Amino acid sequence: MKLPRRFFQPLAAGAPEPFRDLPIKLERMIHFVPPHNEKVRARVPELAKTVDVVLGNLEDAVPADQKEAARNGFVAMAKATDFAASGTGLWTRINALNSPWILDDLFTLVAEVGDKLDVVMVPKVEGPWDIHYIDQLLAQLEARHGVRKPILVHAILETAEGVANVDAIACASPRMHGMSLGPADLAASRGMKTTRVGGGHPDYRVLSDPKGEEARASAQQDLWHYTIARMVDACMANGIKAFYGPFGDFSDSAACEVQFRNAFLMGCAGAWTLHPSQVALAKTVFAPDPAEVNFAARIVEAMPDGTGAVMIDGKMQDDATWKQAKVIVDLARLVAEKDPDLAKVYNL
Ligand code: 1VU
Ligand code: MG
Repeated sequence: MKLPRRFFQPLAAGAPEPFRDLPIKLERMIHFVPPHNEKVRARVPELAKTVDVVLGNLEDAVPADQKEAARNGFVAMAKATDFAASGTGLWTRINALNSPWILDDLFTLVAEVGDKLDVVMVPKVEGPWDIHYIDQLLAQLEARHGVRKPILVHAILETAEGVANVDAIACASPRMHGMSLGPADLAASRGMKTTRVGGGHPDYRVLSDPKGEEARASAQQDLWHYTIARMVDACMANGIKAFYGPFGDFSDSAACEVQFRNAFLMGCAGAWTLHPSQVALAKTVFAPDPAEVNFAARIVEAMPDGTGAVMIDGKMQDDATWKQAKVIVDLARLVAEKDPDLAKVYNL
């Protein structure tokens, strides 16, 4: 472990100082774009105005013979659009550390568009050593190319070893932005018996006790609850953000919405969107419910300094519920800055 005093020092002479705190940004969805697909890429300038984050994906889902096209497509896409103008984040997902593509991914992207790149998503992170490697390499590349703003790192939690090391990953570097659940690779890594990308499974259920001749009630359970809970605790304990990852069944928006909402209620900030149809869903889910915002605003108003005990609508409020209310009101304010319709409804 590095000495606390050295934690925030740049890892290369000339690299920018790491952020002390994460920039506060609304990141309801991380929208995945296949940069080797010219037709989809052409939609990016318009798409960028409608999503919080555009991510150019270089890893899984890009065929091996198109890795270079994806990398070059990302550079073209980053240069062609002013993402910052619409407050949209520009992220990439690089190839895995043990792949033949990662060095060229990072060398090319930082050289060409390092100043525009907000976050690098790193797949299949197994432990803090993976983050340390990326951290050092990014610092060297930032210094070489005169990048002025530190590029953040987002880890995908998608191996059994990664889950075992989740706390150490979350605090491995001041570059850590957050983490996403990667349910497909994680299922394979754990030997889970599912071919789905996220979501439940019809056979993962509990059955009520037998009671005479009565039919026994049975309900599907959430395969991801444990992992999301561990990820949220690791992230929030370290001041970084947790995200649900992909939901692969584009035809089942109801199931997608429920998975996203459970993640939101448990503390996640957003989720991945892989298809345009999932964007509106993420916008709805990852913004607080107006009635909840209204109630939370009343709590904050009733306890201006956040201390004491008051009754609102028959419910006791104190310092702890004030903090809960603050989480909701702060998020609602962030959403309201971007969404004039919700701003009116929230009435903050
Ligand atoms: O109406 P048009 O023909 O002009 O456009 C199509 C399509 O091009 C477009 N579209 C997208 N636009 C922006 N971003 C996207 N991600 C995106 N996906 C599609 O929307 C219009 C309708 O599309 P469609 O329903 O006909 O769908 P397609 O067959 O064209 O595309 C489906 C795939 C899955 C290929 C496409 O959505 C895609 O590439 N999505 C991203 C996949 C990805 O990044 N996967 C990796 C992350 S998940 C993981 O790693 C774990 C499993
Ligand atoms: Mg994966």
